Amino acid sequence: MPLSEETLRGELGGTGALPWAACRLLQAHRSRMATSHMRDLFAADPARAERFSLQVGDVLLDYSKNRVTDETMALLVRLAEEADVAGWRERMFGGEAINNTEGRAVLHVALRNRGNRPVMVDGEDVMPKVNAVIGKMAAFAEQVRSGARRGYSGERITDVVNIGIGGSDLGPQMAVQALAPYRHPQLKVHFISNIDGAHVKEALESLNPATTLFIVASKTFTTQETMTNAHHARSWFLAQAQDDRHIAGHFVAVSTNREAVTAFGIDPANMFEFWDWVGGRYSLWSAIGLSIMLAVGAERFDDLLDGAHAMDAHFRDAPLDRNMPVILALLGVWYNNFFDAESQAILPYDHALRSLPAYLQQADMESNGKSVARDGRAVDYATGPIVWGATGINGQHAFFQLLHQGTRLIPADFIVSVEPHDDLQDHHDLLLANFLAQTEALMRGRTREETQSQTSQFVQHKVFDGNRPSNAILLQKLTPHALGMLIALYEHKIFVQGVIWKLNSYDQWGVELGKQLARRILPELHADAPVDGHDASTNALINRCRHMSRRTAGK
Ligand code: G6Q
Repeated sequence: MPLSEETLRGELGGTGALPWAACRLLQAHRSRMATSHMRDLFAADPARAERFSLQVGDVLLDYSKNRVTDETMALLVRLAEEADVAGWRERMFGGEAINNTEGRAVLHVALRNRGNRPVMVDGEDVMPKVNAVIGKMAAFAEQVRSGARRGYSGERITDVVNIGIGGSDLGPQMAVQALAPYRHPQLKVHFISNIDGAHVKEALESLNPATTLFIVASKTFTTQETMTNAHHARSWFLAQAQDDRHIAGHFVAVSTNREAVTAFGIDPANMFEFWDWVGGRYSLWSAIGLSIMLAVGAERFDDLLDGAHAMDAHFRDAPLDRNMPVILALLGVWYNNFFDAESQAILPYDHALRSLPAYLQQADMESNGKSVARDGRAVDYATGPIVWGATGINGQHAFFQLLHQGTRLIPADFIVSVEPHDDLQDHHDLLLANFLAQTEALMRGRTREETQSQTSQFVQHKVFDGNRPSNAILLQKLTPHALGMLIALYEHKIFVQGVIWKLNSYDQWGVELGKQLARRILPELHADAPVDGHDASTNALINRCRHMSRRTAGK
């Protein structure tokens, strides 16, 4: 008979432990692993790298430089089985409303369901709608890219500006950057997200309204930052175009909110639709990806979807112990819940992937940064880690010191493509050599003996403990297909971890409070009388801002 959560908690030592029976075994195993060093594990087992590697299409994951043995992996897989990862996976793919606090299905997988297997939501197959929108996007993108669709003055569109924030910005921005080598040579894509007027000003500075196309990307079409920037862009455009009728040719919308789009003045014919079962941070595969399609073309956007679909198929069909997203997730749980690791580093060795850490930060932290389980109970174990990172090669000269010799254990994902897009092979060789050297150094460290053979001074400072975990993710080349696989890999990793931590990974109530308070404070910034409705610090800060902005305005 399965043990109750309360019984398990007692047996697992109470607070802090994950409430799954497999965790008892994992905890005991963790104690036994306390003194083992990866260096010795490699020495004892010549087949280790091969056994702890997995290839899916063009993506290779080598997870052998982790503090795991066969027993660890077997126990972790047992944990995944006990948490019913397979069942939840089916529920997600099957269109069940697994986002229980919002009563929604979670179906970004339907957006790249290239086989067109029916996906039912509330008794309706959503695939015809999905395909219709992709078709509409493709026709539109082709018109702009070919120059058939022109601006109001008859000139060709040369610049596309995506106005959006959060999920309506980070994904497309990251993907457009990642796929830079595939971009249309005469079309530049820009992104405006920040409400700070400096962003919109800077972005528009060098643009010509007559040759600029705006995409207002907002699922709700009510987001303050996006709507404020969009209104500014419209005024900027009209200051030159003069005639409201030209808006139709220069503004399109991506949204689920037809009414608000129409109220803004955008013709619904120029609206690209998506649905409430697409979460913002999982939406780059939807019409939110219009800027990506404009940049790289419909065929390559299809390749991106195909890549994600290939990872979806692997995730859905592969056994848990040979399943890349599941393995990545379990390793994360291992460090998060059994080694008290608080963060996870993402280190792309690829200039084109420089925005991947920020993208994954949102995907992961907004999904699993929660302290209430899906059933409403407060959790008393660690959930989502702090995700951070930057391009690895730059990081080596900045924060890697702490990875190597700091007091914290920071699991790190190293990502590289073996084949570069440019012809600077010597640069790429150096990049690869550093990528490989860093994971080796983190794992091996440097012993006192090795240090002493080189120098006799300050030996204790030059010893590296090593035994620091990393995953190496190798792509053949950063193609649209490979990028699709990579992103889907992380999406499913986050899903699996959410299941094990018993979370709803698809809501984001934590984002709401700040938004509400900002709405309340906004008019107070220009109030005549001093503000006193908040705590003393916030009151004083608001009043200081009132005072200082009046001084600037000369009032
Ligand atoms: C993502 C979040 C959030 C959202 C933005 C933009 O999962 O919900 O980042 O994407 O707040 O929202 P809109 O697309 O509605 O403007």
